[in-house]
Amino acid sequence: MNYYIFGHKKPDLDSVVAPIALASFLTQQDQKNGNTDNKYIPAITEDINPETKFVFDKFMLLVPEIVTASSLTPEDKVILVDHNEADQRLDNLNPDQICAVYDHHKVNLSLNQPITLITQTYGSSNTLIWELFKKDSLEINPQTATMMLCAILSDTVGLKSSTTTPIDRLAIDDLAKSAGITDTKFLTLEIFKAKSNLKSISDEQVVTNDYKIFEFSGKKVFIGQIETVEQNELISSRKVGLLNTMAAVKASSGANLLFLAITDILNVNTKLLILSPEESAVAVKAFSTLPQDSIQDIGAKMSRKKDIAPAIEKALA
Ligand SMILES: [Mn+2]
Repeated sequence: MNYYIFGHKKPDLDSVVAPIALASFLTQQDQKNGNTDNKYIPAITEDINPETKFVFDKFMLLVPEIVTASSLTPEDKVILVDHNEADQRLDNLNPDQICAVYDHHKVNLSLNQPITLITQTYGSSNTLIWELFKKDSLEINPQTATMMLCAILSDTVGLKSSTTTPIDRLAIDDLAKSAGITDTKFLTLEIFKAKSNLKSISDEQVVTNDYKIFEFSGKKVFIGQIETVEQNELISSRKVGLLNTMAAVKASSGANLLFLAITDILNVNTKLLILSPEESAVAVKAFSTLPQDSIQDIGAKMSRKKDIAPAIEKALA
């Protein structure tokens, strides 16, 4: 049996690494049990972002292949990591092929078949997979440890995100040892810089490189986020272009509301770009601050999943 392991659309580092790590775990687990029938194939839904490219280039790692739904056979099974909701899955994926989910996001699933469902509230899906290795006393090779370490550092914003748990810290210490990496602070800064190198990125990429579409109270809510070390520079030099792009993306995506969160990952702060009075009404209610000149400072909030999306959902309820 072939098992294809996918992260979400618009893959971030966590979503590219988790399929590789889980494939290694499941393969070793099968070997331990004497089971040789299964093949686990890590895959990505779309091309990687600059941050992922930086990490894979730096450590000379192999990026998984892009796999489309049309290239799967009806017999193939699919495992989802780092996501579960339909909107975030590979386009045209037949939900009947999903056999397992390993995730750290809110669960919103409706399937026709029983599945393996493993979720945790950790800061990274790679932390969850690290824990599986540890529980079964299986080995994480140095290459996999390196990419998992980078993914956790990225997903937890260098352990500063509100989503960070003590297990994430344990995982980072352990993986750094396996990877032979002593200076995780320096590595974090390098990853941040790669993530936030905005010069070569168009306004459209700023708005759409990392977005999720949520369904809140019957409304389609697009929340884009850019994590950067140049928040003020980005806003002051490109606000007008970004707002125009946001209007175009809102129209083409059919979203009822569209927000762009510009997150300063060094100073732990997010500013929302506010497109219209519709978004403003919701954001003011959600964050209790006022926008000025289309910018709303929402303070020390960095996690879309934990800090931003739930507040917007509540405001719309
Ligand atoms: Mn993740």
